[in-house]
Amino acid sequence: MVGTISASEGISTNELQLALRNSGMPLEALRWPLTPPGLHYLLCHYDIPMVDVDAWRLELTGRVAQPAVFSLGELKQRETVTVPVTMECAGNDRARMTPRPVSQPWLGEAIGTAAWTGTPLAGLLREAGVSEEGTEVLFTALDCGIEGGIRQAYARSLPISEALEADAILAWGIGDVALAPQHGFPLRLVVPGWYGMTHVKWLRQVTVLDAPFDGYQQTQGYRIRDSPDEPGEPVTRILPRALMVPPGIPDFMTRRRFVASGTHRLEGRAWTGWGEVTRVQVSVTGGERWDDAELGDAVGRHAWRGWSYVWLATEAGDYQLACRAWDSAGNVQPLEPQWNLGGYANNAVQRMAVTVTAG
Ligand SMILES: Nc1nc2c(c(=O)[nH]1)N[C@H]1C(S)=C(S)[C@@H](COP(=O)(O)O)O[C@H]1N2
Ligand SMILES: [Mo]
Repeated sequence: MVGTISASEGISTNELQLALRNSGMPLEALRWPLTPPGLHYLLCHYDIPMVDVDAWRLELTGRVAQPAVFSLGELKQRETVTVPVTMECAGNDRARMTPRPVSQPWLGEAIGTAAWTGTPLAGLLREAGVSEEGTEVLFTALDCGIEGGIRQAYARSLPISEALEADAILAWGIGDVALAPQHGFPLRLVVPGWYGMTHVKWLRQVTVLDAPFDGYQQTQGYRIRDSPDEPGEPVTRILPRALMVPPGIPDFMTRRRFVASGTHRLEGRAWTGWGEVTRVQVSVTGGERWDDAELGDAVGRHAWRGWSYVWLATEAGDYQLACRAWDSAGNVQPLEPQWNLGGYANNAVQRMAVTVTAG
């Protein structure tokens, strides 16, 4: 979803159309360790395919000693794991960039955590015997569309090392419930720690390649670059982010928050695809002064962890709250967005306008 840039116009009808198809997670749902069904964010480039599961097969092919074809029933006979994974769209918070990259206009809500159930990808690949020449694994989906003028089936590749070592899952469910059509029924890829575009839904083929995949979603989409003439850098793992549950109650239109003066326990969650979250800070002065928040346990090795902070909101008035996370790789959230053409990987700190009312 590489688009044009809009310097000043409001959201167009085209963007609104995308925004209505692709829902975000309302931030109050940060309260749940596992995002309740239907509240996980959603992003589909094209149409949601309707799949006849009896006819459906997964093909494993390319540079492997033993190509294979699996029915869903056959995959379910294999080793089965359920792993909580926090997923975030690479375009999350894109609409806060200036000039605004025109695409799905996310604010900060393109997130969710689900306990994905499926079989480890690594086991399947090892069993098939990846040949020496294998360098990447390509995941091809059933959904098709036209993007950047190119007709395509949605497809993305992963380096072979990540395909074998990132704890990737071929998932057919969330918990013990089958995938919903919009989340990839009957089978999707889940790659913990990687931005959403990697988690290919509606899988039909897994192909071990001996050369870099040059498809649109690899070489045109999901590149960090300032102009379409540059090749840019690929979008890979999720940068750290902390988000807070909006405190108090909202104004209907503006979503500005209202809380009564007194002591408030702010809470939220933080995650990263680069190791683990090591620190979260909160500011009630719009980023002037920061205090450490208290960290809770992670929901899983590949999922967000809770944080909380006690705010003594004794004085009535207008405040700007903010929070930011650090990770074990030394990344910290920037105070301002770092612009790029596609509006990817914007992990600038969240800011929230809150009015404290007397009594
Ligand atoms: N086949 C296919 N897989 C896909 C997509 C898609 O459009 N088609 N969208 C990707 C993107 S950009 C994201 S952010 C995630 C979203 O997964 P979700 O809708 O289950 O939250 O799916 C990824 N997998
Ligand atoms: Mo995405």
